[in-house]
Amino acid sequence: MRILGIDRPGGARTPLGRACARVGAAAAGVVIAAGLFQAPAVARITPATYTYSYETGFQGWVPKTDQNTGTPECSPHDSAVALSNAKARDGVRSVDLQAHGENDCGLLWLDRTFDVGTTAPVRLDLSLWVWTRDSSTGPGGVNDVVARAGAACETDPYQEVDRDQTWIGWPEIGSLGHGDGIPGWYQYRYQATVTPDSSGRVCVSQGMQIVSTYAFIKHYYLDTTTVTFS
Ligand SMILES: [Ca+2]
Repeated sequence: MRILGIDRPGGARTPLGRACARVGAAAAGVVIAAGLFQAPAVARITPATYTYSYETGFQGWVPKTDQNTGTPECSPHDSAVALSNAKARDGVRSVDLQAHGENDCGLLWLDRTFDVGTTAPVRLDLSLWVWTRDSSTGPGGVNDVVARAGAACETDPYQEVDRDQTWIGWPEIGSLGHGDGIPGWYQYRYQATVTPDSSGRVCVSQGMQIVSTYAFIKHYYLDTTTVTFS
């Protein structure tokens, strides 16, 4: 069974926001050039799609956890991100997200930097597949897939503990628990408009957050990542 994750069409908000701004200006009787209310123009670049199956390694993605990136927010846990040949959606290998839920806390992810050839905002469409056996109510069933995109990679993820363990700047793009726990590969997607750094680079991140308690390691397998810039 395949279920599409939650889309986050960040670009879709732009036309609505612009329309509201124009209505607001008209209602106030203020004459302002419409261009002042327009969102930053999205760069016109040739669409580029990159796919990753992790058959020969991480392919430029850098595995990280909250434990080895910046100041640890969680109590120590031995979660890890590794290559594996235990499961695969494409080929014979994938990335094993080894999530130890002993502290009900943790962030595991992969970063990769892309040269998008412009410093103007671009549209990102990220798709990834994760194998999970979690039910929506069992241990681990409330762990989430997360994603992120920005001019730079995260150097010290910050968790605001009073907001349901949410990591700041890391949108949840879907739950790892599905129904009664039907093992299989599930697709997750993240869409956003991203402003590159001054050299035209964007950092994309994909991973998961632990928001469930269980005193053992749960294995989630990540494969078939597709990154499109347009
Ligand atoms: Ca693979």
